[in-house]
Amino acid sequence: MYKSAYLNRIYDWIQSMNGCEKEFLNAIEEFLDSMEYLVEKDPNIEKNQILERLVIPERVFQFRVSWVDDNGKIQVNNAYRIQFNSAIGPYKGGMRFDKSVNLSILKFLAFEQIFKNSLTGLPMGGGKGGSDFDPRDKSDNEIMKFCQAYMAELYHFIGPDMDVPAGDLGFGAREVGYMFGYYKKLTKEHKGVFTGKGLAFGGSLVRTEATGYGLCYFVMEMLKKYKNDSLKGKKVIVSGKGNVAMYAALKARELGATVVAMSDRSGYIACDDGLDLDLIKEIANAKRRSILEYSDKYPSVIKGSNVHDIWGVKCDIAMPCATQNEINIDDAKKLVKNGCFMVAEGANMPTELEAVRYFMENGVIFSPGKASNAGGVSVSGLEMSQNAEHLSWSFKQVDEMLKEIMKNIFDVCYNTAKEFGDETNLSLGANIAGFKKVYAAMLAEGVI
Ligand code: NDP
Ligand code: 2IT
Repeated sequence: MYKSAYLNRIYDWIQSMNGCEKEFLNAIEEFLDSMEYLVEKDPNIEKNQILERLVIPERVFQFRVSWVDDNGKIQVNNAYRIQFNSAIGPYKGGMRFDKSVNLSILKFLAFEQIFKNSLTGLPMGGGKGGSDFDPRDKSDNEIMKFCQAYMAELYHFIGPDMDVPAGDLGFGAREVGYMFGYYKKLTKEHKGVFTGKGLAFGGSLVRTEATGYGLCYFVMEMLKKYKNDSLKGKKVIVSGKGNVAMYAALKARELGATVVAMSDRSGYIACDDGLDLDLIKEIANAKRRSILEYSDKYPSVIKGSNVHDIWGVKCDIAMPCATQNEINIDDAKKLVKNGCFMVAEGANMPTELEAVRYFMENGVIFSPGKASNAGGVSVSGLEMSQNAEHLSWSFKQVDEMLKEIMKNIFDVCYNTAKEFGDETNLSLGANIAGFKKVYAAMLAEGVI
C-alpha cells in the first residue's frame, strides 16, 4: 500500500492487467516506491497521466521462430522484442537467450532499461528482446541458423534510429555477429543496427568489458563518497562467470580488491586468499565447463552446488552479476551477519525487494543495477555515436568516457537521493533522476 491514492490506483490497475507477470510487477513496485516521493509534490504527473503512459509498452512484438537443428529436426521457439519507451531516443536494450525467457522477464528488463538509459545522459529509449532458445546446448551452426531465422522477422522492427538491440544474458558477440550479418543481407545496408558488434565491422573498443568495468568504477565512487575509501584490500564476491561477472572481477582485482567467490548455474567456489581469475576465465571461455572444475587444479577450494551459498562467504562488498532474484532475504541476512557493508548490482534486479529493504535497514549501502550496471549500455551509446560519425575511438578514449559517465551517474543518483532527504538511498536517486528526463520529454512531445 502506498500513501498516494494515485500510486495505489496505478499498481492495482497494472496488477489487474498483468497479475501473472511477477518479474514485471516487481519492477513496477520498486519504481513506484520511489515515485511516492514525487507524485504528491508534482500534481502534473497525475494530471498528465504520465505513470499510466509509462507502465504500458509502446509496442510489443511476439513471434514464432522455426528453424532446423543439426539432426534435421524442426524446432520452434518464442521470440519477442519489447519497445517500451522512446521519449528520449530510439529504443535501446539487449537481447536475452535463455530457457526462462518470457514476456514478464522481458517487460521487466525493458522497463528498467528506460531509466538506466536516461541516467547515462545519452539519447536512448528503453527496449529489450529475446527468446526461450537455450544457446548452451547448441552447436555454432544451430546458433547461426536460429539467429538468422530470428532476424528474418526482427529486421522489420529495428534500425539505427528506431531500435538498436545488443547483447544480454546468453547473447554475446557471436550472436550479435550472426544477427547483424543477416540484417545486412536482408536490407543490403551496413548500418549501426546492433551494438556490441565485432571490432572489424563497426564495434567499439571497451564494449565487451564495459558493464563489469563500469560497475567497478561506480563502486569506486560509492566507496569514495560514503566511506572515503577505495577498493584496495576489499574482499569481494562476484556472482556469475559470464560477461559482466568476469570483467567486474578482473577490474576489481586490478583496483586492488581480492575476489573471494564466484559462481555459475552449477554452483559456487570460494577462497579467502583470492581466486585464480585467469583459470576462471579459461573455464568460462570453454563451452559447457562448470566453475566447479576449478577444484581440479585447486583441490582445497571451498565449493558447493547450491548457488545461494555464495552469499554465506565472508566479504566486504557483494557484486551480484548473474541474473535476477539471486539474493533473497535469507541471503541478505547472511551477508549482513558476515559484515558485508556494500552491495552493487551488476545484473538486472538480482536482489529481491525484501532483501533490498533489509540492506537499507541494516546500513548496507546498496546500488540498483539500473545505475551501477549502466556501463554496458553507455558504451553501446558511444558505439552508436562512432558508427554515426564513421569513426572508431581508442580504448583509452572510450574507457575514460565510461569512467566519466559512471561518475556522473553516481553523482546524479546521490544528489537526487540527497535532495529527497535520504542520501544513502541510491535506488530512490536512480529512479527519480532517470524518470525526470523521460517525464520532461513525454510532456514536451504531447499525448502520443
Ligand atoms: P552471460 O550469459 O554472459 O552470463 C550469465 C552468468 O550468470 C553465467 O555465468 C551463468 O551461468 C550465470 N547464471 C545464469 N542464470 C543463473 C542462475 N539462475 N543461477 C546462477 N547463475 C546463473 O550474461 P551477462 O554477463 O551478459 O549478464 C548477466 C546479468 O547482467 C544479467 O542480469 C544481464 O541482464 C545483466 N546485464 C548485462 C549487460 C551486458 O552488457 N551483457 C549489461 C547490463 C546488465 P553459466 O555460466 O552456468 O551459464
Ligand atoms: O541490460 C543492459 O543494459 C544490457 N544488456 C545492455 C544493453 C545495450 O544496449 O547495450
